[in-house]
Amino acid sequence: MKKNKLSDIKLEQLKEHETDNSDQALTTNQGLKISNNQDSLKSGERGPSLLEDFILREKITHFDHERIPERIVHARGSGAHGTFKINKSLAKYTKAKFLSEEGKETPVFVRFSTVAGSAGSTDLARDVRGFAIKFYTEEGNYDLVGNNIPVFFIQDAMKFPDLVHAVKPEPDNAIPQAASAHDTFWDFISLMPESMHMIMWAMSDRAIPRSYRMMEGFGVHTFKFINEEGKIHFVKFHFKPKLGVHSVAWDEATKISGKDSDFHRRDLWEAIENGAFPEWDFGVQIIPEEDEHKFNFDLLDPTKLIPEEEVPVELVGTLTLNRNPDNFFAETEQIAFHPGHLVPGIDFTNDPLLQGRLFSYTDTQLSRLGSSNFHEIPINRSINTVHNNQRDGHMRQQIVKGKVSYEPNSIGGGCPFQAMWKDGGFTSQEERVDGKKIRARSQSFVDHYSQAKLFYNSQSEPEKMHLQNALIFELSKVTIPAIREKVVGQLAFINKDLAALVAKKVGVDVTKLKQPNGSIPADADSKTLQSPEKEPSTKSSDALSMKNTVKNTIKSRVIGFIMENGVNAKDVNTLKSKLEKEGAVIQVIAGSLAPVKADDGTTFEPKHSLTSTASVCFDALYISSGKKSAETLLNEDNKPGALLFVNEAYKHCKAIYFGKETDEIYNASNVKSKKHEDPAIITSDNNNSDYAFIKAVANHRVWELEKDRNNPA
Ligand code: HDE
Repeated sequence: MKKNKLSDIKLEQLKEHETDNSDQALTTNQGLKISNNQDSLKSGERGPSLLEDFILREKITHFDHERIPERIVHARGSGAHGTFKINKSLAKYTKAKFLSEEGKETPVFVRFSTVAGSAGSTDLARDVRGFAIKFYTEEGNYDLVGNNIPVFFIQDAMKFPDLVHAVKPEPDNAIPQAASAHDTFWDFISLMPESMHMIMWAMSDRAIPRSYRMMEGFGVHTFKFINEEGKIHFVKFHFKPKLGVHSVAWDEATKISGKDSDFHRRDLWEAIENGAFPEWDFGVQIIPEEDEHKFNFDLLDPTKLIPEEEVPVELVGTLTLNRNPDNFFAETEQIAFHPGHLVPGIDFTNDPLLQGRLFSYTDTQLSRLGSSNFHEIPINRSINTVHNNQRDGHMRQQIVKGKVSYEPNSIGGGCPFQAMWKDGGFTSQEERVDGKKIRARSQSFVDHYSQAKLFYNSQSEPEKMHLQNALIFELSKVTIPAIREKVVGQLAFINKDLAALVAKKVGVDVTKLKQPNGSIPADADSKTLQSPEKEPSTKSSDALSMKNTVKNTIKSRVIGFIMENGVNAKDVNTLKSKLEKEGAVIQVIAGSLAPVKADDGTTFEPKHSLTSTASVCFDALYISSGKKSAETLLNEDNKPGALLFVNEAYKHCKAIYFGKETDEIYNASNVKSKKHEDPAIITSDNNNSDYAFIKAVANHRVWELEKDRNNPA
């Protein structure tokens, strides 16, 4: 791949700090070669260690200080390098060079994360995912610190510490880790009607993605674009994954957490190592300044999205991740994002959540990275050189020459000098701010349920079922009945059937339900719980349902080939090459890790045994052709593992392909679908069965058949 100039600059900048230990002797931090790294210096062979052992002291001291504080939120994450390319100039709206020069490529580093868990927690927690991008533009770093969900729980930064305290492990016993299913979270939520829209998203399948590569990214807040003439447009940022938006089932998520808690981290790493570079279309929703008040919600309210039916998303760029970091700590851990890292042509709005973020991010880096010089860490450095009069501080790297560290000055010839707007100098957008000092919420923010309804109404039936089950799971972990009641009361404002269904499962008597305003409905059957709140302007939006996502590719899907000795080599190789041609990853699973002997004398190397992995780690299964192989898979040793594989994949609605002469496995399994009637169950007598399998894998899952398959695995 041809590298563009800006990427080269960032790469070279990072390279300056790279160290290659090959063929090098071990040294101390002072560069002294070490001759013995096994023993400390002692007074006699069995005597005490000597304080003068500066080599031991240095090694242990450094080790003692290896850990830095993890991020207060978004502690668990994974990142990668890549490029952002603008395919259609946005010069009409913004003067930001990286968005206005068609074809321009800008180096980026992206970090994905969960929010609530610690750095070592499972990737598959039910949670929002962070989607933070640092663009190393020639005009300085621009950070878009977004999420995979387009709205947020709260409307004002004042509530953020409360929200985070409520969701984090409870302070007395530090339980539970990386989970919102507990009393304090739902207590807070039950008292915060503004969180209801986000709760719908957080309880939906979006919160258990199949992969970081299969999630959308959103800037969440409304931002401002400013063009060369100073004209303003409001903008919402979108990233749409080329692989589509896909999720796993909750049952899978809990099992993956046990089998491979690094599932998303591994998936991102391996895809990039295999050259299956994750890609997103970058899109914008543009609103002229004069249309600010045209919507039936406030553009400054971060609990609202702009339905794509009202303002379409214009796709104008591509984000590609193409290089794994060399060192997790140096890059992924030390990267420091900040929504206030802006370039000319982009500005923030008065969204009160965003305004609070503008303070928080630098502040947190000071304690997390330990110095106001965190911008000098290689991953955080802008590709243009920093020139200013700031000086000193812990771990200062830059060696600024001369006597001057103030402005104005004559000794330094007035340098570094202020840049004019026309020369790329950043100027805050002029805006008339004329009001009473007031600590209150705008009336325009008082609409808490209309978009929650929009989201729920837009879900397909299986998605609705997952959302209901998520709420039931979470609320069942709430030990205080009054909290469960209050949450059900909130749900009733969104959809009475949803509320009634959840109420039944979590032991809430809807006839005694307290309304959020404290009143108890006189004749309280579920009908009277209907909300008097405003209805959404758009009733249902296709873009909000994952049912309508991209389903035309099997690129980078992991397909397990289950086989044993005697497997039909010809069938396996033919299917393997067809799937690989489409970009899928094939992994052989056998009874043990011993090479599998095929019918033609060749062998296949298993990557896993039936006991070292589980079907939840695969997108689809092929039960490889061959009578002897099928029989061996059903022998006493292998049968439980092999059937568990098939049954779980079936339960999770995955594509399963039964190769030739594997009827015995089909019959012994829980697969109830009649042959040829289920698009996810392919048998060798299907018409064009290899193609049918590819299509089924691309469809991801047959969620619509899930209800019929909840048989025990
Ligand atoms: Fe953050 N958030 N946040 N946040 N946030 C942090 O910054 C904060 C919010 C988001 O991969 C922290 O460097 C406040 C919304 C991401 O390094 C911290 C408020 C959105 C990441 C912080 C919010 C986000 C963070 C913790 C409400 C989506 C991970 C460590 C006023 C648009 C970035 C750090 C990474 C991280 C504060 C709300 C996204 C403490 C005060 C809304 C993706 O500064």
